[in-house]
Amino acid sequence: MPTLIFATNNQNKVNEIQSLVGSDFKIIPLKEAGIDIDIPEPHDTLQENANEKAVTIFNITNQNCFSEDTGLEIDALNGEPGVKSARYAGEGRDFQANIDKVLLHLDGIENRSAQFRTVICLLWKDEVNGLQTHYFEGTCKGHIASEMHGEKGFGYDPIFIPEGASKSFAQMSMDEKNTYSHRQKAVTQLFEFLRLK
Ligand code: ITT
Repeated sequence: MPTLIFATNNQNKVNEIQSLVGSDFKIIPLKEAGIDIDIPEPHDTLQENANEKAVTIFNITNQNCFSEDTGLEIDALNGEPGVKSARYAGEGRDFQANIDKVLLHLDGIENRSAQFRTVICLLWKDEVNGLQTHYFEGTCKGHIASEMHGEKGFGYDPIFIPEGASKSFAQMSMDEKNTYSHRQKAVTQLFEFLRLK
């Protein structure tokens, strides 16, 4: 089975992506690759941060790899937390504190529209074309609930209700979340691309 390093320390992302890819590819997260670093995400866009993560890991391993950066973009907050989603309430990367901050900012606001957006950066090197950088993007539109619902998933899942659903991501199984999710849409494009390689 072909393997591909996934430049992430987030096991939830690994589980969601591995379940989508099935047995076509084996995804190797940083921990499994023996790499213990917290890659900085200093940029103002998801694309630049995704690139930074993939380049950092490619430079260490010299192996094909991909990364992804995801943000929750809330219309009434001018797209925030967006690229700052992981650290919205501070460096502690505390899911609950991040959710509390979103709910506080949206208190009394009628427009709850939001979207998750994932940008994948693939660094792929082959003998014909050398090193190439490819991006794949997936979005999932929905709205922010007025309180938390459900225990599954991670991050902002308890307050995000995707369009076409009547429950939050945290009330869904991983497979059900994957039928709607931003990550699934980006990952599907990535693996369609890789299958043609
Ligand atoms: P890596 O950089 O190691 O991949 P991370 O957790 O730091 O992992 P991001 O910077 O992409 O990843 O994450 C932004 C934050 O957005 C993340 O910490 C979660 O709180 C949230 N998030 C990302 N994807 C999500 C999803 O599918 N559902 C709910 N929240 C999500």
